[in-house]
Amino acid sequence: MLQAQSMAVCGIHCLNSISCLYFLFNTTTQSCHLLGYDNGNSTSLTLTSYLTWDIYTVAKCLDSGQYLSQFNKCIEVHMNAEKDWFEAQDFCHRDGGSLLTLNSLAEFDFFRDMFMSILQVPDYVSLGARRTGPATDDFSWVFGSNEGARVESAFWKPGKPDNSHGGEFCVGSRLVDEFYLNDITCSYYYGDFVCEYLLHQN
Ligand SMILES: [Ca+2]
Repeated sequence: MLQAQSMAVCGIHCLNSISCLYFLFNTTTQSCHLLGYDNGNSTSLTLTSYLTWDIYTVAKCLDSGQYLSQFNKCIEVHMNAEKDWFEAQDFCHRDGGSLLTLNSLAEFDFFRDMFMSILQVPDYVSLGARRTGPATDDFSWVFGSNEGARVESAFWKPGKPDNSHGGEFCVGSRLVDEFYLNDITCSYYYGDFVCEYLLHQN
């Protein structure tokens, strides 16, 4: 049993433990209990004593990827992948994730800074938003805490979305646009993508 000031910190304890697959967090007592395998035997629990606890999994983060506690998600960065938007989204979806979504200005700034430092011209990044209505600017996030919410106007490159080629139903970013979003043709082969995985509350 550990003390942790938040569910996210409890998750980090689990990530740092090779045998941890799930964790329980009690928001009232801020107690953290790691669950997993110990020498091949699953951790035994007296379940009734944990009825008021929430259970979370970080299994995906244990396999690979990085846990970002400030956004409460795991990410995997794929560079030079040569996948179009649907291929990249399918890839992430296989493990229960999605293309990266940006749910706050802080998160937009974080990934903008990250990509501005690692991308090389002419790299492109597919993002987890797509057209969901008939108007030129009807774009929504497809996953995450803001699933279904409209893409914030501050994230677009000035003058975008513009549907300039017609049929621009997907969303991506380019280094030359300083990571500000553009609506794009879904079959365009963007080189890079990021999968995100939530910490699922079971
Ligand atoms: Ca466009």
